Amino acid sequence: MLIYHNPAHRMHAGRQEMFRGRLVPCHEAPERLDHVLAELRRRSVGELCTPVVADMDLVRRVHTPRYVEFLTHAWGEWVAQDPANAEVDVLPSVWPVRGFRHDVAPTNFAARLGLFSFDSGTPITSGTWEAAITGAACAIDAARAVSSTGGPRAAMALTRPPGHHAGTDHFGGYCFLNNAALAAETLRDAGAQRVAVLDVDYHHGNGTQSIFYARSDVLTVSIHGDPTTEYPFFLGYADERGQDAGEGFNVNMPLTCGTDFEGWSQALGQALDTVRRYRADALVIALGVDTFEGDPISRFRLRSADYLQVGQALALGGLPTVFVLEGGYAVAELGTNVANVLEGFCG
Ligand code: SP5
Ligand code: ZN
Repeated sequence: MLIYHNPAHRMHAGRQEMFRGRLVPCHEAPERLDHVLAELRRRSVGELCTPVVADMDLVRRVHTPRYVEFLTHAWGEWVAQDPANAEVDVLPSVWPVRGFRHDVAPTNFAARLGLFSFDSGTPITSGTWEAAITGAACAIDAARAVSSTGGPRAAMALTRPPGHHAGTDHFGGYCFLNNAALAAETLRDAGAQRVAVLDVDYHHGNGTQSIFYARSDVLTVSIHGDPTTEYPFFLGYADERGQDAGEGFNVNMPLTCGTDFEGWSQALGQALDTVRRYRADALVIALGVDTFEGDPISRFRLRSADYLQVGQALALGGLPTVFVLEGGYAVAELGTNVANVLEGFCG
């Protein structure tokens, strides 16, 4: 397994996220990736490498050009408003909900910040763009690697910030660029007729779902905490099945809080059946390990040893596979849990 890790990830280091009226320390922190890298090195799981620069045409196909333009310059605009802003993270506080216009991008920075986001838990910092775009390069390169003749069967984009909550033109849920979607699009470009994205993060992959919602060439399947109680709340219900040409090509499997490995792995079996029936040529796994029993912001009950079995199950279909790291906030166990999935997969 070839593992593209993001050498720029540390440049995205949010100080605070808004939670219940207070600014609290960010859960999505640089040390997350340090733990995973250390564990992969310690156990010699996979071969580590770094990406080349991201294909910006591809990034502007998955995301809108005006969103990419905004993200590229957001920090610069923020600091240009007032040099003292350099000491503060950027967080949105006003959003255009139902009935407001989305076609007009106001010149006001705070207004555009709201136009291109959906929560106040996802700070933009000085190095956010550099970290996100280098992570996108990891995802694209990992997908190209498994697509190349004589390439490995599996590769991973080991990156942060994560991506599955980011839609065509919005950030949120700690995510800015949708790495899993970029991997899927790359696999399609490289000749896969049908690509399946299986999202096993605790949270619904709303960004990935929305990007491919009207398409039949990319199947999106997500197993996640029931959005009636769990973030992102406003998407991820079982009746969301895709639209137009994409009708029937989105599958949501919400599970109740407290679900343990027995219940969760049953859902995984069904999800993999769905992928098999679709006759996918390639698979993208949006790998969040915030399904872990010790995760501070999630409520499933998987144990560390269970992730070996998760990896084994994901390998059974024999498909070319791209793993993309998403969530997982029990920092001390993060390395073990991710390495267990990859070790289980590699057998
Ligand atoms: C990629 C991913 O896993 N994103 C998850 C985003 C969840 N954001 C909202 C979580 C709010 C929980 N804050 C709890 C603070 C208590 N100390
Ligand atoms: Zn998550």
